[in-house]
Amino acid sequence: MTTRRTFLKWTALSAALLSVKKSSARKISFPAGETKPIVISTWRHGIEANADAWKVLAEGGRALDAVEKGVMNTENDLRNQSVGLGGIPDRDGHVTLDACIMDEKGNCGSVCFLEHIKHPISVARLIMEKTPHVILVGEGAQKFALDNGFTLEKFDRTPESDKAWKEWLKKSEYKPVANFENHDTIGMLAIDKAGNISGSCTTSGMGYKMHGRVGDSPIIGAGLFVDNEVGGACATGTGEEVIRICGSHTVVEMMRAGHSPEEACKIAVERISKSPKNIKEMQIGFLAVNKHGEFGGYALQKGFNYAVQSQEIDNQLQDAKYLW
Ligand code: SD4
Repeated sequence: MTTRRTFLKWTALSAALLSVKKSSARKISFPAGETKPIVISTWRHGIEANADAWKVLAEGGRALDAVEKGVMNTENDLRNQSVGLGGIPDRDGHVTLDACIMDEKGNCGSVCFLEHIKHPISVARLIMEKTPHVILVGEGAQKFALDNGFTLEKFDRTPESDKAWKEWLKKSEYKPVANFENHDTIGMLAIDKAGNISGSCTTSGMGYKMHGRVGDSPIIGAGLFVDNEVGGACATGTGEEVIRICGSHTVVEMMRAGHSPEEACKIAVERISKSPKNIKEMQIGFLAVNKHGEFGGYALQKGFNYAVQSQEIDNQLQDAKYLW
């Protein structure tokens, strides 16, 4: 027979067990002390971007400034057909840009479907810092940029993107291609000397998308997510699949639960692999860094790489592991 005393004993015991379980699942503690700065970013173009970001970090600057400066390098390069105004247009011939940025305090800004402005990442930062909003899109975003000193770039497409588009028009077949020219959206994550984490992401989106389409890259939690207590993550590849699982947020939550950055990225990729869509020919990759400065990436298929610059690693490209 259960006496009142044994009942109380068991209740107290199970409550204690429950609280142990709860706290061990939630707890993530990182040692205090001097942090070593690091910057990581997606694809081959990450090398040049990291170099610019590192100038900021090496001088003791903020991770937020580093991730903005870094990806501006990629946006500046008109030969790049997946980031900035040199990007492949949508099916109607418009180059529309998406970007977002997030700092160590959880501030974030995003711009979607922006045309004729060279640095969407800086527009995203300005939205974060100067408006009560997180996201501005299209005409409104462009007006905001122009009102704040950005200039209108008058050309519609670079000669290379124009040529590619006209070639595409012959068949007009939309098909997201894995590892498009082996360079793609740039996502960047950095930790500064103070141990603060920030991230940025900027893209011209999937080539030949429908006019008006927005992918994962400017969506906080999908293309990018930062939690200063845990780490940061960013994504590249077919955005629809990343949005479906709130990709970068998922990666950060997996790190919070105790997984390494690579394991966390792998878990997100495995979830995507169960997509209801036909994703056999698509590429999706995640990149992550935790509060310790440990980093890792994982992709659906072969070909995803990322650039790493820290005090120990001299800006080199690393191949991500992959599922298929
Ligand atoms: C998008 N994620 O617009 C971006 C494009 C990209 O590899 O990263 N492609 O869906």
